[in-house]
Amino acid sequence: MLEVWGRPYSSNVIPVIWAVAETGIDWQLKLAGGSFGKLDTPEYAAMNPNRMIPMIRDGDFALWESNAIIRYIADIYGKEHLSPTNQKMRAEADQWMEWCQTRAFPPVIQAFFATVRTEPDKRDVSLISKHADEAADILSILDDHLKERLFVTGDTFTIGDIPLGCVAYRYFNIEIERPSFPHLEAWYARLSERPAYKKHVMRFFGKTPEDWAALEESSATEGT
Ligand SMILES: N[C@@H](CCC(=O)N[C@@H](CS)C(=O)NCC(=O)O)C(=O)O
Repeated sequence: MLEVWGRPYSSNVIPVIWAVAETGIDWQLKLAGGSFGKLDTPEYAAMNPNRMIPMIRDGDFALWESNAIIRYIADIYGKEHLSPTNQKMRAEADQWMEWCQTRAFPPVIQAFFATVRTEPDKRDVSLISKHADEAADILSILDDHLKERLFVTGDTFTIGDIPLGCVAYRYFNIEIERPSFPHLEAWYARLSERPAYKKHVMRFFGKTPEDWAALEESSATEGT
């Protein structure tokens, strides 16, 4: 059975779990990273010398880097649309996945760390608003792109939606100022109708580091 190694609350693991869940295949979670440890063991390093999560194991094949994993899952197990067969559409999906890692993810995750992962009395309001402004600047590009499309690459859901859909959930659910993004919000609402997104991405992540730690701890029952 396909193994996903990581923590179910981890920002780079969630998109992999969502992609796997979209395919409907059987899979199991191998808890690793954070308080679950294992990354510094020789066994883990032999499978993943980068010693990070996520990683998958499919039989004796191990793969790491979330975007590479999502592409593999979609190519091997996804139905027609998840991994577009049209090469231009596939290239566009790739483009938005890379754009997510390099441009959209960083300011949103910084805003996330400055809020949810920082004690309320230690939060820096001006830093939070700097990250929120940066995130809004970048996401305005996606909002504009979605003006004439239902999903990132056109009228169907593809891997191009997956990393960005995870960033969108964080963005819309942290305590920051947000401008109105009608097209981004409509797309986020469309994603929210997908059972796999609801189950694996739209997880309450708490409002404080204590909430976060408690949720992480409780996720120990979700894997081995
Ligand atoms: N570019 C990598 C980033 C992986 C990454 O930063 N993973 C973090 C978790 S989100 C990690 O392994 N941190 C150590 C830990 O969780 O213990 C990917 O997309 O897979």
